[in-house]
Amino acid sequence: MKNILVIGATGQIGSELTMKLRHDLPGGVTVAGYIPGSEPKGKLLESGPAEKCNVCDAKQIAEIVDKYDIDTIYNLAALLSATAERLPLKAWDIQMNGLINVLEIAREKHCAVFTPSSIGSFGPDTPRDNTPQDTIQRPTSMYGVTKVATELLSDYYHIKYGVDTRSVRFPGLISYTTLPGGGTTDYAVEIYYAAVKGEEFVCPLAPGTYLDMMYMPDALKAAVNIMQARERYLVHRNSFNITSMSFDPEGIAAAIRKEIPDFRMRYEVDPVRQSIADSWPNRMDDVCARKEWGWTPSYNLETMTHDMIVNLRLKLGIK
Ligand code: AKB
Repeated sequence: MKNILVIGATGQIGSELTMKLRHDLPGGVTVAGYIPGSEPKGKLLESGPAEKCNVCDAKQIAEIVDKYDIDTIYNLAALLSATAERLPLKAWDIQMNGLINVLEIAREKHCAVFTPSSIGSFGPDTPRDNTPQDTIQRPTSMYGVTKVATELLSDYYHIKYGVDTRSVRFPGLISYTTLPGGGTTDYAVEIYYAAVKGEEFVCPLAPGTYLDMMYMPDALKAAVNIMQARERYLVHRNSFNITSMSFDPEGIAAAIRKEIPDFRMRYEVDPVRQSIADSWPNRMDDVCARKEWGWTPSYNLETMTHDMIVNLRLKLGIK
């Protein structure tokens, strides 16, 4: 990995991954690819090149790859699960037609490609606890359908054309930097904002809804490490289960109350998000990622909660 293009560089993962790649891998360039209306700002804009890059515009991507001699593409453009249920055709267009553009360019120009998958690639027939690496994947959401197809298509380009495609199945990602939008797991970010502001949190998922979750520094570490892993140790490619914690709304609320004892939460279940969450695993087994490329998370619910609260107080100017 020397010259890298991040497509979707101003999104929840992209805004932090672009900065990490620039910091951790000096000597090359990391280009922040964005769509008009979500231009990079501040440090993201000042610390390296930025280019308009719509994943659905193959010519635009190819020009950036040529201009910067790109060897690795992080393809992060996607609509998250709840939004994809509202806009299924748009989700298909971005996730599938966008992916084909990226894979074709990678094939022609010899780039490695990372396109994230998700816990959303599983469905109601998948074993819920200790969900194995290789198991039934029959998702019932459009987001899940595109994620399974992403995994299959990425493997296909590797098998058929030798494109170096790799991926992880991200859990719900929690960060204080850039808000997610339109996901089923967004509540686990929004709850911290409410807690720090002293507001009651209205939870859209029911008690007992366990989901895999991860703090953003661990997710970034995974995205970088998998692309640097020695190829000969990889039995799997698209895509690896990774997790670092699993909790339900009561569990995260209890962790917050250890730091903010008067935190209040009530439930107003959103049927769309609840039915998506009910079709996802409680907790994945990530033994293959641990064995094949040394995956280990650094944060658990307690350490993440402390870090989130400290950093959100700073960000929001709350004592
Ligand atoms: C979502 O909730 O849609 C995403 C995901 C788990 O992939 N955060």
